[in-house]
Amino acid sequence: MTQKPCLLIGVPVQEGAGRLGCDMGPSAFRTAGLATELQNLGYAVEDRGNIAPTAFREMRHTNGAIKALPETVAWTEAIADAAFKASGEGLPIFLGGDHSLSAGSITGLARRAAEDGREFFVLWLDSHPDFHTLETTTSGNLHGVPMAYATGRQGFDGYFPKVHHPVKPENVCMMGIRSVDPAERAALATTGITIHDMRAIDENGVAPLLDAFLKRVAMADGILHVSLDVDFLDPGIAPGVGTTVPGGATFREAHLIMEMLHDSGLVRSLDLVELNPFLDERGRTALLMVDLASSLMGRRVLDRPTQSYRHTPK
Ligand code: 6HN
Ligand code: MN
Ligand code: MN
Ligand code: MN
Repeated sequence: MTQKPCLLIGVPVQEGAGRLGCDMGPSAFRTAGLATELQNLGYAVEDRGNIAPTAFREMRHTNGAIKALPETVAWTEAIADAAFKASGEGLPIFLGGDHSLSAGSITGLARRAAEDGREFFVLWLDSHPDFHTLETTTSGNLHGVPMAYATGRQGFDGYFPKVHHPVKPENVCMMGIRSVDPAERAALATTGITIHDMRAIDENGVAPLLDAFLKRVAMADGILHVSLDVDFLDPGIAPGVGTTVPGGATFREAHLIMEMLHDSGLVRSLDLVELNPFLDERGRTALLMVDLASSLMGRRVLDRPTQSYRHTPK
């Protein structure tokens, strides 16, 4: 994958979610042994501790439903800055924190890719597309907006930092989608985002769907960011999240995705988001997320790569 060190960046943001508790996520990932798992795979690991938001500025939006706008903007600024810096030094793994984290991580990483002259792709593993703008969100929970923001949709100007390097919608692949609000559905109909909902996974299996996307990334000589929301997984195996949606990815579907991602050699950064340790059961969701991160970083059953979906990294 890369010889660069794994950089663990804790992001205890919780203001984007509808319920409290995601601020404990970074601690739970550490307690579940993420650093040791990565070291056992042969990586140098630097835990950079937790980052903090920039100073809050008063702001008000005409959509009265919106919650914690100044806080989320301040977090986005700090996270984008940290992502840009870290991506020049290693393989950043963002320990969330709710999914508003990705407004910062993705825009910071996209800026790095643009400055390095690399085509930037995102694999979005979530039951939700998180494709609201500030105008369309009805819950007002801003973990519902990061993908709209990062792809440069209108509706954030004057509030969130300007997006200088929007991610091309054609470079985004979403998998696991099964909860979409009406405004998101309408907006997604007119973007080039590839969306594999749970029905597509049921009918095809994850392997051919992901393989087609990884081939596109490889053909473009691109680099890939992975954003993994706990609620991508079925709540039966991953209860530690505020927004459980039935009918999610199974243990093996999730691991197969991670194993294929590793073998592709294309992944340069990872978000682990929406873990709410307050809702977890004896750490099982935290442990599963760490287990999946280990698969993504190269843990395998046999001492050989999976042959069928192998790509040659450039
Ligand atoms: N997440 N679409 C719903 C909302 O409130 O806007 C759910 C958002 C979930 C956010 O998955 O990170
Ligand atoms: Mn999400
Ligand atoms: Mn630039
Ligand atoms: Mn979600």
